[in-house]
Amino acid sequence: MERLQQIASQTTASAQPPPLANHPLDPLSIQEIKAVVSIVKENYSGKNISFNVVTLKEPSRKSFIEWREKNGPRPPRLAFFVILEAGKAGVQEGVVDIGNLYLTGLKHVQGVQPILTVEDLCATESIIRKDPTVIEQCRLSGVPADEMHKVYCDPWTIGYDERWGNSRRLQQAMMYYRANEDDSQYSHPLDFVPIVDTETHEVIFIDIPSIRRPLSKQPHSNFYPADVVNKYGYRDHKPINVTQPEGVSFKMEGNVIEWENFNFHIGFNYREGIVLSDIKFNDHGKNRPIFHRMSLSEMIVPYGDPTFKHFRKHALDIGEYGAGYMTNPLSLGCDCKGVIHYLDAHFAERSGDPITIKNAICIHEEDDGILYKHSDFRDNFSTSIVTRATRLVISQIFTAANYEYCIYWNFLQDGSIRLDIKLTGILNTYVANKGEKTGPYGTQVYPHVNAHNHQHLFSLRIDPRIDGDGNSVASSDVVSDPHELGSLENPYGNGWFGKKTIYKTVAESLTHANAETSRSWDILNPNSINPYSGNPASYKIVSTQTPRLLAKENSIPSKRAPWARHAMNVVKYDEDRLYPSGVYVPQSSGDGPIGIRGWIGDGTDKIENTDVIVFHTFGISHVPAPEDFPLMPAEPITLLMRPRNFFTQNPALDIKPSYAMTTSGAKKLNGETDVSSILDKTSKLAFSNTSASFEGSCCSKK
Ligand code: ABN
Ligand code: CU
Repeated sequence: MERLQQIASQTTASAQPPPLANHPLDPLSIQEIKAVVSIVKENYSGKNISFNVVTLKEPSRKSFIEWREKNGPRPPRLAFFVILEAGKAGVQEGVVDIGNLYLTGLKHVQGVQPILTVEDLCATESIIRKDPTVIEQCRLSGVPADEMHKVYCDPWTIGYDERWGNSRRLQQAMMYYRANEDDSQYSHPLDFVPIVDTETHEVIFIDIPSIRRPLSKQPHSNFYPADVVNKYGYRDHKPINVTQPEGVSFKMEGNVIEWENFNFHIGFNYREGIVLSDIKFNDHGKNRPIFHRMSLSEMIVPYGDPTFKHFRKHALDIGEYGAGYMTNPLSLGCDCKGVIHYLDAHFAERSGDPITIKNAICIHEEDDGILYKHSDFRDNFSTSIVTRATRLVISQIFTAANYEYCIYWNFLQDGSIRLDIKLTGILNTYVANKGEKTGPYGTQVYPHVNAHNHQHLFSLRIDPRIDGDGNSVASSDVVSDPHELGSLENPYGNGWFGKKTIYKTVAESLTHANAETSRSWDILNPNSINPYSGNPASYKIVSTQTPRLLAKENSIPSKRAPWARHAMNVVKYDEDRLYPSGVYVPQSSGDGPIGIRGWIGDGTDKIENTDVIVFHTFGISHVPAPEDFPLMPAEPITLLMRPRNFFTQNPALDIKPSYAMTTSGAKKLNGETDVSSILDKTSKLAFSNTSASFEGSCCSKK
């Protein structure tokens, strides 16, 4: 349990406040981070502190909307910080009012451990390499003491281990060997797990399995060019380049973007990474709200091997390491192609110095195939309209030690928002003995390499504002008409319909996916009724990759990620309800009313026609296979938020078609086509000698 001790300490600093940010939701600038750090340092002068988090404390929904829409005052610019004080258990957190250079709300939170930063992770490898007990275990595994520089580790949080609870700040070191520094370590795991104290920099214990598995003598399984070229050479592959001769169709003012009819704010923090806020759609002059805020608020990757200490592998990567802290600097022409706009991310290091991740967020457009098309069969398809789609993509990629998570927030011209996540990188691996049976909990993906079954489950947090305030959430199932075949109501037995079940209470909202009823979920505004359909304006969550958490109820992963037990969890809005596994996730036991378990409570909160927060769980269950190794081809996960009864017709009819020919036009032109002004003139036939037999109506000029 978090124990809070309020410290009555307020401070002012003498320096000038940094320049005011463009927008209340902008991430902290370098100057703002410096100002916050100097105020905190001044408050703790003479004490040995290290910085863990310095981030924007966002204004509440109400104060933001009052400023944005009702001429209210601009919300104060606040920063939230977390620091560690040497020799003191727990963390100290507080808030700095940046405009007034004023520190307030200082708390000493005990019985918790803070997020692991990249600096914390990096320190662990040099600690284990020097430790005599680790050196001895390496020797027993087949790595001589003079090869300790070839020993690597992926430092994971310890999950939760009853032996230490959260009394010390711990990491478990997943051990590997690289014969050469350019080799992939994941084909050469070691079988023991040192436990390292992040603060004292010592190895406090080594978990050693009862069955020993020596280091593999196989060659490394590598994927960098020198090895691949040696083995196979590269395929013949012609480049595909993207040209946007007239530039982009989006405009940016600081972090506010306007694209097609969408407008919204792009934020970023150490934890959730990309945060999209104030998302609106300009419906022919009426700027209609859709979502107040949207982010990936948590994830869990629970592994399924019940032996040894593998149960501890259930990374809550967002709360334990931070999708922001682990984000990659992106590179032009590789991570994103075309005409790109990047935003940088700024954090504070342990010392408090600001650090910048260049090109952390990529903003660009991509061709998205066909948006809509229709041709008339009566005149041999001469009457035809085809409109190509473009999508706007806001993306980031973060590395969670072995895995990469590529996050794409796609905005579509029909008002939909599609979240795509591509999973790539490298499987977490464990060593297998010769002839060892790795099933049913794992797969041998390379000789002596056991890749354990695991799930990747994400919690999408949506703070909805569908056509304004006062929203409800419903399950939407398609069901067969209950009336019997031959009955008066359903004489031919073909009847079926969509059934909505609006959640009145939190308990009712805790629902699973149901493929049999094509279940989706509607977020709707009962106060905004579509004049044609008579149905409330809504956005439908269409999400079909929705496995259940496979760890048993009351298991440690299940207790630490209570949100993962259901595909849908809806709670009442409160500005502090951000992180469903709690604020301080590392080494949390999952006991008590932490995070969403506390917000759900006894489930009786009323959630109809009010401000709600939706936590949607989605992801995949991953049974590894050799094709996933040594580097996994990206596996896609996708979900769609679609307007339903929100507009009075296809909202994308105002996109210029690539080709349009009416019936009368086709007659007049006597077969001549009318190529519209935005036809892509760089498209051409692949094999010109076969072109005659391959003429389509759009591009062929006879
Ligand atoms: N996948 C667990 C993890 C994430 C980040 C850093 C280390 C380990
Ligand atoms: Cu996986």
